[in-house]
Amino acid sequence: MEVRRFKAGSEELKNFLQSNLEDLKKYEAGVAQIGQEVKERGDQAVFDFTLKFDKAHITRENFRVSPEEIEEAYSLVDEEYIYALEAAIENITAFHEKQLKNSWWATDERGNITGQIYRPLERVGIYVPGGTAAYPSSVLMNAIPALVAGVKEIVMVSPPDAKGKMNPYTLVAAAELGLDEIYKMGGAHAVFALAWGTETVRKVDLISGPGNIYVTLAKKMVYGDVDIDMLAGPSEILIVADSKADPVYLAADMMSQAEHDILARSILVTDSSELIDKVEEELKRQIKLLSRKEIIEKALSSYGALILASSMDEACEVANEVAPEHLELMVENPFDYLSKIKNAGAIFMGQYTPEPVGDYYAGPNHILPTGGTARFYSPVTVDTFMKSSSIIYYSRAGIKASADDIIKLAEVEGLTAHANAVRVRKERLND
Ligand code: HSO
Ligand code: ZN
Repeated sequence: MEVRRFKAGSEELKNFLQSNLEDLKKYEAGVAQIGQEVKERGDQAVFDFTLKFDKAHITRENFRVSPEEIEEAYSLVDEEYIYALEAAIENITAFHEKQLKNSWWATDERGNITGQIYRPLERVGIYVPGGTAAYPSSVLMNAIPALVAGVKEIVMVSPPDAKGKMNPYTLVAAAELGLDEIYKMGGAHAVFALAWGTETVRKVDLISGPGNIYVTLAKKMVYGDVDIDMLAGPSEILIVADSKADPVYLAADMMSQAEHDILARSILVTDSSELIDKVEEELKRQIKLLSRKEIIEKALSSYGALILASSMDEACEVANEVAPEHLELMVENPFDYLSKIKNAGAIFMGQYTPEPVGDYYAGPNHILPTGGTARFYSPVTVDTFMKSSSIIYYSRAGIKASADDIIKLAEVEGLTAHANAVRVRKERLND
């Protein structure tokens, strides 16, 4: 396995970082067709696509997960899993509770009142991938912020296996959070069913959760009819390491991200060329020990990079340019670096904080902006599942004092009826 080497600031690196991962356009027509079918034929279209893509025979009778199936799922998972899950739920809940925004009011000397009322969305849909990407941790990362926000109705969807069963770990994670409206469907058709509704599935206000390219495209197509969390692409990690960093840890961390997807990006940036040599050796040694070596090998040889910077400041510049989903600061004093990092979804600080600490457990959300969008997007938060209404109350004294300003602003826009709505009030207030 060869991982490409680059020099920071080189033309080659620029081209490598700009390489377009996947041309979404070529899948668009197929996904739109799936949407059309779901719109026209509702449940039956969903069942047909489930048979086609998941090889599962689903009908109205077994579409929604039953209490017996939840019980069965509990019998299939071990106790240690439940304990670990409970600890993760506690940490993730505590972290997200800190994000809850309070409604607020402001008053002025004339008795005018303005404010914002925050409310949870009514009904949200959580998409959980199936197959080899069945991540119970994503159930927690989607549902916990929604629960903390106060969302009353959370519906979860995930594709069934060929026997018509959902992953038991996913089901138990949902049950631990009290979710009970769960449908066996995945793929683009599930997104359309959630967005537009079918005979069985009532439509939702927001769809969140990562998925493959078809799911992502479907989310893009329904955006506007419903809200979405974000458009997630393949996962990435960028590690900024100084010469003291342990190559064993660095190689392990690069591969932990690479195992997600053959399109995943794992990048190391350091000012030490000896470290790059050692990491390369470690990658070759450790990959033999890992079960997902084929995926890791493909990802690392196409999208992996070992980048030599002339200084640690330049290494931070590369990080900012890439704006990675995950950034590890594997340096002696990670807190000294924070002010230099402008763009990153989540920042993992120091040698004892490998990415899985955040993927599963510490509390912050693992649904993060990918593909350089950390330049302007943020992780999923409680806010994702809330909306606000602005409140405006003007008193008699308030409108009297400000009427002329408002009339002027309306007249400048040529909107005389706007001006008039204020003037008719002002005229009465003169006496
Ligand atoms: N690294 C993934 C999240 C995840 N990892 C789930 C393991 N399970 C994207 O942030
Ligand atoms: Zn991960």
